[in-house]
Amino acid sequence: MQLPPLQWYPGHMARAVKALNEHLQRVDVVIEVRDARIPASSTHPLLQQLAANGLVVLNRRDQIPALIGKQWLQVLSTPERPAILTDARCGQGLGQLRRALAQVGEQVNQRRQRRGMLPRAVRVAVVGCPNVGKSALINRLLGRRVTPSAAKAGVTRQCQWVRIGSDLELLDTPGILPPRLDDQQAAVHLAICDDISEAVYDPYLIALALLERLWQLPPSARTPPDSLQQRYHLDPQAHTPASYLAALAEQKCRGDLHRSAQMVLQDFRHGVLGQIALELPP
Ligand SMILES: Nc1nc2c(ncn2[C@@H]2O[C@H](COP(=O)(O)OP(=O)(O)OP(=O)(O)O)[C@@H](O)[C@H]2O)c(=O)[nH]1
Ligand SMILES: [Mg+2]
Repeated sequence: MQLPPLQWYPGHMARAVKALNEHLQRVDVVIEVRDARIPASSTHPLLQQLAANGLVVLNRRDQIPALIGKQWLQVLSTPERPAILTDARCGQGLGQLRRALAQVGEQVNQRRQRRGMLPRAVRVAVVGCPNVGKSALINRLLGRRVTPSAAKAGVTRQCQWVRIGSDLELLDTPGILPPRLDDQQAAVHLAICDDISEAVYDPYLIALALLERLWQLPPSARTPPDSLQQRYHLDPQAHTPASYLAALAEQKCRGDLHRSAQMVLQDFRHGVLGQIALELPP
């Protein structure tokens, strides 16, 4: 199916990239947060460049099957840039992240000590696409809500430093996308995961794209594999993605396709359809 091109580059994003470049001069390490449901699509060249010698955090590990998370870790980890799987909602994986940051802090302060300088807190920038859980991760690391975090793309609008004890300073940053989304397949995956503002797409087409993806995925990418049947009591095997949405509209939304599309998207995003890895490791 051919979708109209998806683009989203609001003013705050352009300003954020500029501000980020200024802040980066005083940063020791960059964490790039990605969405574990779509690790390939929730990144772009600028983010990869920023975190080349930093850390990759695959967040939302609770939303995909555990085995696929482990496989992604193997694919994404390099000696220069280790990867960690986290759930910023419940705090899983945060211990490992804290240890990795403490290690960076030690290295920074050893270097300072050799130059006769006093020790200081390690400075960490948390970057990534919109809505991947950057602010949630910072709140979790701190153990209280210091920066707004909500289920919507574009919540954080400005760079903001947050201090955690005497050892750690974190920079929360607005989610950024490239000025032009050349990879439209990636853009659709970002939209499915609510990582692009709803204002720029038709939810029906995006819900259809989600169902098309679910029809293609192997059972191992979904726990449980029959979550659609369980949730809607409609057998996917008897339908195409489009006829499934239409049947769902008839059954649950008085024929309103728009509402059935919204329902499927919300259910996917809230995890009601189980754990679904939309992108599999190569
Ligand atoms: N299930 C699940 N939800 C998460 C996780 N991390 C964050 N969330 C939720 O995802 C939503 C987005 O989180 P934010 O912290 O606002 O994301 P962000 O990357 O700061 O987003 P922007 O500021 O818009 O770029 C919130 O509703 C969080 O509660 C996670 O690991 N698992
Ligand atoms: Mg944020």
